[in-house]
Amino acid sequence: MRGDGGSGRLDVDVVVVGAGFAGLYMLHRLRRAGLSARVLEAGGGVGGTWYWNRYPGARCDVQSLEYSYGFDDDLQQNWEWTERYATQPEILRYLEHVADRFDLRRDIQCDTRVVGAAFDEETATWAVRTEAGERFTARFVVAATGCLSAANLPDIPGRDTFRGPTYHTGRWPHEGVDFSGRRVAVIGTGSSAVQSIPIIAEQAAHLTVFQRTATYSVPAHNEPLARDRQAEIKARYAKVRAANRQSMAGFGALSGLGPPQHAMAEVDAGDRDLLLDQRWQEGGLGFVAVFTDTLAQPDANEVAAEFVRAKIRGIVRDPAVADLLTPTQVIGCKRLCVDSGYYETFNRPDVRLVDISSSGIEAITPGGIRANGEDHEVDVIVFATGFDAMTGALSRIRFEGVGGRTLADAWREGPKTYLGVAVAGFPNLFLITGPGSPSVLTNMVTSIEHHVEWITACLEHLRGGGHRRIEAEPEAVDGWVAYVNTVAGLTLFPTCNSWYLGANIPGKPRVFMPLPGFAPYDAMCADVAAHGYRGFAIGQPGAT
Ligand code: NA7
Repeated sequence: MRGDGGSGRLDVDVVVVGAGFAGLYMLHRLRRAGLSARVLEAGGGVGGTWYWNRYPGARCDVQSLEYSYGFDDDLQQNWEWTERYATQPEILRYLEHVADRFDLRRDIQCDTRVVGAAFDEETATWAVRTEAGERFTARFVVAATGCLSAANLPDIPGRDTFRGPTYHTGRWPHEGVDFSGRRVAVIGTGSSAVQSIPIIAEQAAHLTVFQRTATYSVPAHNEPLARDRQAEIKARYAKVRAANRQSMAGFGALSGLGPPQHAMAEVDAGDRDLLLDQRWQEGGLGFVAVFTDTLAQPDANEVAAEFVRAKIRGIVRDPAVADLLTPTQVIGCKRLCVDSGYYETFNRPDVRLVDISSSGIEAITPGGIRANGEDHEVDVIVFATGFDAMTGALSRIRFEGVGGRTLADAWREGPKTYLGVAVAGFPNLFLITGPGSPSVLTNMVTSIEHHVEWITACLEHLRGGGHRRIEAEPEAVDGWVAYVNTVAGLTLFPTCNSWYLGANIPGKPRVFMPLPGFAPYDAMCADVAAHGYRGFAIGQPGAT
């Protein structure tokens, strides 16, 4: 495709934005398909999420042997994971190994932030601009920008007046932070806070946690990964990967308990606690798989939620603190957290929980944080305040599609995609794990591999037919958006203020962004491809 059609020479066939799990595998597949590609990465190295999120205790809460590429058997057999749940440094080492093993680095340009991309209709090409003013022309752009990469730093009054250092968990300094002897504030109680709080508490002189919404967390039961256990799983790795690809969440094949078997109402009241306790003992995100309808029926959800609430009351000694830590919303509605000693940390005399659910943080002052009329003196503030999820990284790039329309404008009422991979009016642009795809409700690596392979096959199809242009049809997008809404409406997900709904970002449209269910989504994508990429317009008059 390079330099074709008298359209002026292209720099590459494909510009890929981002060098995390998605961008690295995309590059590998493009090369194997004989396409040229340049990966532009804002960070100083590869790794994406695992390059940026270096806060203390950062680790994945999908098991290492599942949260890893399955596309190359030698890779998955050779790489040895050391823990059941890998730490950030170990996952970053893994991704660096992948970059070296497949000789990817020569096509990756780090420290390069993409700020804009404009589609030229006449030539059916994209012109991609970087912050430093570089320009790349390409037939296609693949946004491998990540679902949780645009940090959310809330605009709290006085934020810039604080005298001491401040950190966001998703932008952590590479040299680490020494909290010893310091009075530390952590704002937020999502996954990043739940992982970091126990470790910060151990180091700091005093820790104050500012909680807007209490969180459900299930123990990780992390442990070293025994060599024989790892070998046993690797011996049946193909089956494990295949089972995950047929599952709702893209992981779970390693669970000894398997997928849920019964709706809550089908289980005798006396047996429910037994099932819940088994899931609790196993630990991790699979907890909500205790009943088939945990995330669909309020009564079933309440049984699971009440079990966790009782655990919190059992762990936290001060009943008033336990009360504040006890969530009231639906369990799993906000992303479930997985912890190692989170609730226990609030039994420490040097840790204080401040409830800001009614009035938020009033102000950040030079000496600390004011909430509920009280000044909390601290030396360091950690913002564990999450991300502008799913659309944030895309909307920070000025994509200009057909007629110069920007993506921000096209998505003013919320993201609208076809299959979560394509947008009407933005030809030749592909999203990996975009809004409208299962993405964040799944093991991200399963979803990424699926999208990368689907996009590669699509590009090969276009090349085979001599086509230079592909675009999602507006009717297909409308149908897909309606479908995602219908599926989400069958669940309890829309019932709380989660980042899945954009509710954590002031002014963001309230739209449920991911599609629940990896299976049957993957089969639907395969069906679209099998029917000549139904719902896509391929080619155009005068420029196939
Ligand atoms: P999350 O899960 O979005 O958590 C952010 C936390 O910060 C959450 O407790 C928020 O409370 C809180 N928050 C956000 N804005 C504010 C303001 N303005 N004031 C006070 N508190 C605030 O982000 P994480 O980084 O922990 O995890 C992101 C994902 O990474 C996670 O879900 C996994 O998929 C991995 P809220 O609940 O909105 O009331």
